[in-house]
Amino acid sequence: MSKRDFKRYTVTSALPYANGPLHIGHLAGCYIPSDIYVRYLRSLGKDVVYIGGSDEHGVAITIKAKKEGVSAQEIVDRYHGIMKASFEEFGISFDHYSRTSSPVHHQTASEFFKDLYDQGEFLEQTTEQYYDEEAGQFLADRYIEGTCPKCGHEGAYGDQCEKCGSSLSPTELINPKSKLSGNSPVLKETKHWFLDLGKYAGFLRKWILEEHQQDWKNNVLGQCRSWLETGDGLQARSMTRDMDWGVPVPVEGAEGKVLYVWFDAPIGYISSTKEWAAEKGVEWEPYWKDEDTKLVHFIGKDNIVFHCIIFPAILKTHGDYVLPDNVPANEFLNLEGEKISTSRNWAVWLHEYLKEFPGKQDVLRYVLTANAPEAKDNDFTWKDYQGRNNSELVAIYGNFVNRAVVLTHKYFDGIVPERAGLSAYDQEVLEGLAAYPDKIAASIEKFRFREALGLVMDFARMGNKYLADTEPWKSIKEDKDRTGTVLNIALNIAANLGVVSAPFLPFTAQKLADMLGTAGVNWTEAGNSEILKGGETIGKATLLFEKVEDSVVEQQVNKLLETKKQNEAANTPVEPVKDTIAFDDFTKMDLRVVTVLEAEKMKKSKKLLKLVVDTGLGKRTVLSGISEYYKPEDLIGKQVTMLINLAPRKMMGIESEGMILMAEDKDGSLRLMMPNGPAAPGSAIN
Ligand code: B3M
Ligand code: ZN
Repeated sequence: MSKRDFKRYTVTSALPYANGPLHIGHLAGCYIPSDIYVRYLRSLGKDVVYIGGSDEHGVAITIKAKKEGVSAQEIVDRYHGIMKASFEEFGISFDHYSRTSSPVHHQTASEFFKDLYDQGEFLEQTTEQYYDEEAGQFLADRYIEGTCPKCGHEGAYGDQCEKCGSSLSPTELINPKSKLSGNSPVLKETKHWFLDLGKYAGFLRKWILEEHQQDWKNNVLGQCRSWLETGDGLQARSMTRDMDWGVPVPVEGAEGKVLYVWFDAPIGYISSTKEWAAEKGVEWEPYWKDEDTKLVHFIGKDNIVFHCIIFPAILKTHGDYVLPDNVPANEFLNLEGEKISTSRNWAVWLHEYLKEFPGKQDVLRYVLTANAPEAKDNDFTWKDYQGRNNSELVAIYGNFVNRAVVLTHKYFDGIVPERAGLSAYDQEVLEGLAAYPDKIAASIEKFRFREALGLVMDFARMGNKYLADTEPWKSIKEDKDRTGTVLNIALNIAANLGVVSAPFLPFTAQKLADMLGTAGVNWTEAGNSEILKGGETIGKATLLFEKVEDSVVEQQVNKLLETKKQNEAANTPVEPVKDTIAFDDFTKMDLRVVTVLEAEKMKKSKKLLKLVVDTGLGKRTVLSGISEYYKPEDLIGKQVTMLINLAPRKMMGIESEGMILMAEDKDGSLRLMMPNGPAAPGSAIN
């Protein structure tokens, strides 16, 4: 199937839920791979539309809204904007980025449902579903959590286990709990419309396991096989939900019900294409209905069942539509050895990265591709980020380009020298130049982007080695023609490197093309060793990559350690209450409001401040361990609270005459206890 020549390409990447900002897991999962693929296709001059958008329905959104006490609309408006901006800044080059709350989408999804309904495809069933009595609400999908019956994962959702990818129904969960109240839910009757997936089993088996067993990725086929061969995941599944956020179910007797988010979301690809086509003044239909269209869905592994089983079943039943030719799904990316988690703030957030590493989008694109979780889960570490930047991008790609350009300016005033006679080594390198682009293309077409990027770097390595071996800085002394030949070849390697690296490193490739004057040269010319001809002028060398220093890595690692500390603190229970004391014991403590008169840091101590306070009964000197939280100058004149009849204690050679009171947080951080308004020094605290 994949070997066919297609007239056009419709490429989609999963529509992220608009319930939080994007992180590196999103980029690595499907946005960078899809972007590489479409940039490559466009560079070949193919007719391609690249579709994206925000998934604005479903429980992921309403749970977030409830948590923040705002409307679902407010949540999706906020995150749609943030996500769209992050995509743009990372060069994810959607032709159209829509949202499922758009009127075109509501209409398209509604029509799809109606069409299937009219064909009699749905089983209308009244079943018992989980209901939270305290919240007065049915518990769809993510409103319910429990233990996965397949793998034992404890945080499985009502519709899916993210750990093993199984698609579930809420009643399969072991020990289900409502996310709304934490209670065990009760079963209550409600009517819904089910798609009988078993009906499509024959078609799905043939289409996936026979027709695509050669060209789909193993991880995708593996999941499909387990559903299709065991019949698991092919039970009838409800395509509607008891909720008030989403696309209303367009049939009678369905008041208060909306389409299941996984029914409407993939249709979002079609709606988004319609919007794009209308804006562009072209027909949308060929991109979805013409046999010669190659439809490719880029997704993460938790989305496989929806894109390989449910959506194709819907498309097939509706009729007229092409089915995906491929569904390249990636596995998950972890961060420093742990699962990325929005709720635990364990992520590298794109909007933060953009602020902290301005202009370094390509470095992250590079690292996430070089280390992409294509076949198995993988780990992002800052050490690896630094290593790949410094010893690959800077030392190989950047160094090679820089030497070629700088030497051309130094010896030939920035004019591409002519080639004289070619050595055997030159010939060999030129053969490499001619061969690399096709090898890289072959890997891209197989969705092996890691491998493709590895070849891009091998190509740069070849250029770098060529200069190191031929030493044009030496030959210039006795043989300027030889130097000219070498630089001509090196510059043409650089020009080709720009072309083949552009899908991966679009910002860098643009800079490189501007430097060489090769902007507009695309993949159809890749492998040509005369993109730059003798006599043409090139621009000055600009910096493509910079070293990442140890301190930068340390900072990022510390940021994560801080997050870990906060998470641990949040999970540490508050100290249990101490033994009861008699009233007399309490009255033994002489607690007073005091005013700080002087404050200074204790030499040789990280923690201690030396304070002189007015107790109303005279001045006292007291040492307090708050130096990490307060600056001495900020404390002067402030009122704090103090135990003034504590036996004096000598610390670091100074007698401390009492104890300043503080609140200690679970993470050990300290806050002074200050009266809520002025009080005379010496006021008693009772
Ligand atoms: N919103 C699920 C996810 O972010 C999802 C994908 C929809 S693709 C049509 O995992
Ligand atoms: Zn599971």
